[in-house]
Amino acid sequence: MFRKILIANRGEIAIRVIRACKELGIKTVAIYSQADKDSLHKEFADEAICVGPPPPRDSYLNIPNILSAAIVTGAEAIHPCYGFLAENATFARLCEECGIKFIGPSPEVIEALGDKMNARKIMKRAGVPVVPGTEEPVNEEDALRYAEEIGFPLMLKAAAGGGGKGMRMIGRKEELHLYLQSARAEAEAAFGDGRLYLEKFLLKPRHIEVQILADNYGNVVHLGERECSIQTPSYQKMLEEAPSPIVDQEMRQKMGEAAIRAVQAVGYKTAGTVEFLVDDALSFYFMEINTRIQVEHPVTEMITDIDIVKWQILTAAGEKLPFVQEDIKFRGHSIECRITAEDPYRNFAPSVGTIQRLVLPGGPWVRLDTHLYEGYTISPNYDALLAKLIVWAKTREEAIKRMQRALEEFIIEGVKTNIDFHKEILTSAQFRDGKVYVGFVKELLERRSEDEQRHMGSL
Ligand code: MV4
Repeated sequence: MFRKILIANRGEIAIRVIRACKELGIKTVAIYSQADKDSLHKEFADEAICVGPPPPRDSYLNIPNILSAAIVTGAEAIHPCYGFLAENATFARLCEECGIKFIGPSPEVIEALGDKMNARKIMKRAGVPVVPGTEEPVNEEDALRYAEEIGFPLMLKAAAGGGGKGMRMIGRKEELHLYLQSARAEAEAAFGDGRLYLEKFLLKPRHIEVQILADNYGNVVHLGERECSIQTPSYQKMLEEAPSPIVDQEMRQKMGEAAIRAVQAVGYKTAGTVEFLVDDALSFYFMEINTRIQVEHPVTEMITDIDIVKWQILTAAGEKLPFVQEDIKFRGHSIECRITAEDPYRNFAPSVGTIQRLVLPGGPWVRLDTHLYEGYTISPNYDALLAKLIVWAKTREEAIKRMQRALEEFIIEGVKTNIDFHKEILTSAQFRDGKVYVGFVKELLERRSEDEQRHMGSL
């Protein structure tokens, strides 16, 4: 077992991992930037080392400084959490070369899955359903030929992409030329890799993902799905729930088996997430594998009673998973709201400032993962996540009610937040009926601004 782990991250997730380490009896080393000298994750850890100035590239992405911090403190492993270096194959390789365990997949697996076109190819061969599309990178000629074959609309995606960068919906033939050029330029600038591929465009899909746990000995279990369709127009998840309101036991088993096949195809040995798009016929298609612990992992923990971060650490240390698929039981319903310092009504503009007043929600079956405290100043250098509010209840209806009352209790003064917008989502008839898709938030905002305009016109 590890005696000491360095947590190469900040905010709520660094705290989440430190908590798991403490319960496992593992010593912790925090790293922090000059902007985070008053941050809670630094205080919660046994030791803390400053790794550089506020900009991420100088601190939380500064590989030499982070490795040096691990070496001087005698940390045997590094937990990267999510974001920053979590899916950086070079970092994972350098950890290995320094004799430090990177808590995540091998650099080879990170690389193989980071190339989305390559991942598609592997999954198709392994019998995992993928969106119909091209197997090789396309130029304009190939793209036209393919379009003739399967018709419009099509989705153009970057091989090195993910997260929507270099992605274009192509509605008709005339758009192909220009969109190919602009998508290629965007992908080239963002990833230094302009390769593009085509997929059939799925109309109003859902984003549903399956949590996986694997060990070094070929044991793999799935922990069920998370419904993640409530996303901002720039593909940031806002609200997640488990189980998905549209997945029944039979579909769960099918998706779970596909997810297990997907990770087995690459020899995956740790915690991971297999993302699917689901169409209105409830067919599911592989999208990508995330090789990290995810922001929304708590909803799965709440319905399975399994501490995913602990098992991620334990399997990295060479422990065997003590449970098999039949041991995994799903109980009740969990919802997570991501509370961010953003203004949903102003294009999700980030808000910075000092927390003047903070009242935290609580009570039965309410979990709050946060690094906030009164007097804390939010830095413009990092993402806008302030807190994850998670509830559990026996049924979805009760979970919605519980989340509504917890949101009512939550008071954050000093920065703008999306708390009121979460309340709007939870009261919308469409959400309550579980009839959501990836464009839900955009639609809700558009409906709202139409209502506003109608109201103004009638004055
Ligand atoms: C799609 C799609 C429809 N058809 N692919 C957006 C980000 C990237 N991860 C994949 N995305 C999509 N790919 C095909 N063939 C619709 C989306 C999409 C989306 C996916 C997941 C979550 C939110 C989304 C919002 C808009 C579009």
